[in-house]
Amino acid sequence: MKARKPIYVARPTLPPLEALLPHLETIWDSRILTNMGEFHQQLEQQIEAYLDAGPVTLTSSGTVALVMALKALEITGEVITTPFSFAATAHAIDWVGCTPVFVDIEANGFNLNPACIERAITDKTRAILAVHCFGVPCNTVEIQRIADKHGLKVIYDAAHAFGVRSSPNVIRHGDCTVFSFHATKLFSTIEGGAVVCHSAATNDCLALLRNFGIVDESTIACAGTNAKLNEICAAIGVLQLAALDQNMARMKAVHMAYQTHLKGVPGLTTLTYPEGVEPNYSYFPILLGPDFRCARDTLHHELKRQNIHSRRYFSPLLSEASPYCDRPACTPFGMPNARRVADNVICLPMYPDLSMEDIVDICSIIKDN
Ligand code: T4K
Repeated sequence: MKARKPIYVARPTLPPLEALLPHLETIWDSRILTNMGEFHQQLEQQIEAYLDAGPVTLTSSGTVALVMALKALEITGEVITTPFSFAATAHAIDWVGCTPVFVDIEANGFNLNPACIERAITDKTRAILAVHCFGVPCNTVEIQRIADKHGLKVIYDAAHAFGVRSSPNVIRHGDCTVFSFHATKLFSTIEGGAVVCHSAATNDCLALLRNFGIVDESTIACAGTNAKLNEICAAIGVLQLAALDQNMARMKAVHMAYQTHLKGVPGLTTLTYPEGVEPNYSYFPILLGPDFRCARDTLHHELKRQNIHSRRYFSPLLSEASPYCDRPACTPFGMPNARRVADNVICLPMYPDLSMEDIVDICSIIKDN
């Protein structure tokens, strides 16, 4: 077996260093390093124009953006959410003193099952925090119908969904939509995030929460935090945004190559997108059924032995993680679909400059050629 350089599940894209240098010179000259400077303002406006979904509040991470959205909407009590997500989704609920109530996902997908949401509503429920998992939009129409019927707020964790286009625009749904711009994301500011929200009052609150609740030199309006994106990260974001469509086209090519090389593999299901969605192709999860040639973990370890570091996103389920598994209020229901998916999923390496040769190799290992 030839020695192979490690292939990770994600690999950050970066702007050319020579494109960043003039921006760094501007920052060095001005010595404005943070606190909503020139690049921060520029990026916020550009993202607003790009998303066409309402005002944007940039933040220092997706996690803090989730916490701020929950705070700004004054959510207390129980929040219904998915067990099939990254830890940040549930932790944000816990950090604002609410109880995450996990319910099952759809039988044929990765997103919350609206019927399970409705069944879990109690007199303590105040919000639904749904994830557009792997960039596939949730059933936003049905979730909104349930929320309206029961007087609940809706927050979408769109950490995987920046650049996803749909008609109507999925980012316009819910009370707040939250993005992550972490290094592993297709659009990245190294660390960073954002909240998109349509209510002027909530946006004012988000702006305050981001900066310690400070209004001016003599007024502190609320107990805010420090969630400001610094100028270097914002300048990188400006360059990354300009390259996003090109990077997304490369991701599409990687996605299509996987689809071609994995077509017809017994017991293996790949991700497909619903009609009317223009994906960002950020993740390539495969699901292994009983007809696949080996168990999920066997394949995961075989790939790793060959220096290919796929990930079992998202296993363990959040409902089984230490902060939540012993809290009956968090797990009142069985979650058979989430359980099956968490036991059988592998996310394959996915980044714009993943070579076709590497894709063929990865698929050969999966097929055991
Ligand atoms: N909601 C959802 C649904 C999310 O998926 C996430 C984050 C959030 C909220 C929270 O957003 P942030 O607060 O992070 O903005 C990674 C990312 O760190 C995390 O942002 C992401 N979701 C999650 C799905 O994936 P890990 O623990 O798997 O990361 P890590 O460090 O193992 O990175 C994966 C691979 O990427 C590494 O094996 C190597 C490569 N890598 C990573 C970094 C950080 C690089 O090549 N360079 C790098 O700088 O969570």
